Amino acid sequence: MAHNPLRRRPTGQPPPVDEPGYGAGDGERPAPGGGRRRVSVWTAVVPVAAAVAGLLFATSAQTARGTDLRAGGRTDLVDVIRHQTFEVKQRAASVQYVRDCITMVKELGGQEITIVPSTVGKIKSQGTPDQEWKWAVDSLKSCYDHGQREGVRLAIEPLNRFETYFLNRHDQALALAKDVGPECGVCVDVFHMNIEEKDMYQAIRNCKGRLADFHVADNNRMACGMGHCDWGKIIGTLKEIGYDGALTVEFVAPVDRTPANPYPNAIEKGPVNLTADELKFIEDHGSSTLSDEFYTWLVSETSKTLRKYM
Ligand SMILES: [Mn+2]
Repeated sequence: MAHNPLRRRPTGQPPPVDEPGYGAGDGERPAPGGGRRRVSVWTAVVPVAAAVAGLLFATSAQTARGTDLRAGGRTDLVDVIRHQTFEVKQRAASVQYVRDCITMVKELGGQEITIVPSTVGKIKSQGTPDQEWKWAVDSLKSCYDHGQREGVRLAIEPLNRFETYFLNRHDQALALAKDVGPECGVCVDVFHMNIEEKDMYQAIRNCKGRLADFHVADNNRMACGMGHCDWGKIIGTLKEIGYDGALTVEFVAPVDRTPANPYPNAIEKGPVNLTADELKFIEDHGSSTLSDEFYTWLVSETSKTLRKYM
């Protein structure tokens, strides 16, 4: 690796909100009213990139509600049109959101933005395959054009099937990236690849030239080294293809509610500066607010594991 992909916030010292490449990931949010509290879980420690997950190109509304159309009738038709209008507006708002994030990345000195081009947690399709592909390509092209002007590279990330129905493997992300533009990149994530790929090392090799971000967590989504992933082989394969981008740390510690819980200090029990929406986002992703001690330990373990092979 050409640079140190791991940056750790000094203990007890919140970073400035505008520090480049820091805190752009989910769950690392500035606490309102000053002072930041470490709240997650969805750790993004990104030296040269900003990661934004969860782009809603497609929405929860349904476009072609076949049963309504077949039933006919004025009310149904109005209903369908209303939903279509809503969906078009929703998609336009999502595209604008990503374009604004791209501008933010540039202003922070970043060079890359990682995009999940569907609602995270949605595992049922919302249109025909052709329709959805076109929505994604058209929406991403608009973001891509803006990124090209601003000098920010896009990376499309597939997730496992339990988090999205849309893109689950690297070859699907590569196909989408190719349709979006020659400079559009992909991001692959060890946790997701371990579930979906036939051979994650070959998947990494296939991404050569398009790989713009790489997410790391172990197979159990704990810190690197706390599961059974072969980090020597993973880092070795990244070196083999000449990847010199970020290793974005993205452990998501599970919440153990049983007497078997090996980490009783994991959950933050004191007051946490989070809005209801922020807390809901974290809880909807199967985690909770983590204590400073536990979070720092996970970051430290990740760093220790990865540095051995760099
Ligand atoms: Mn990821």
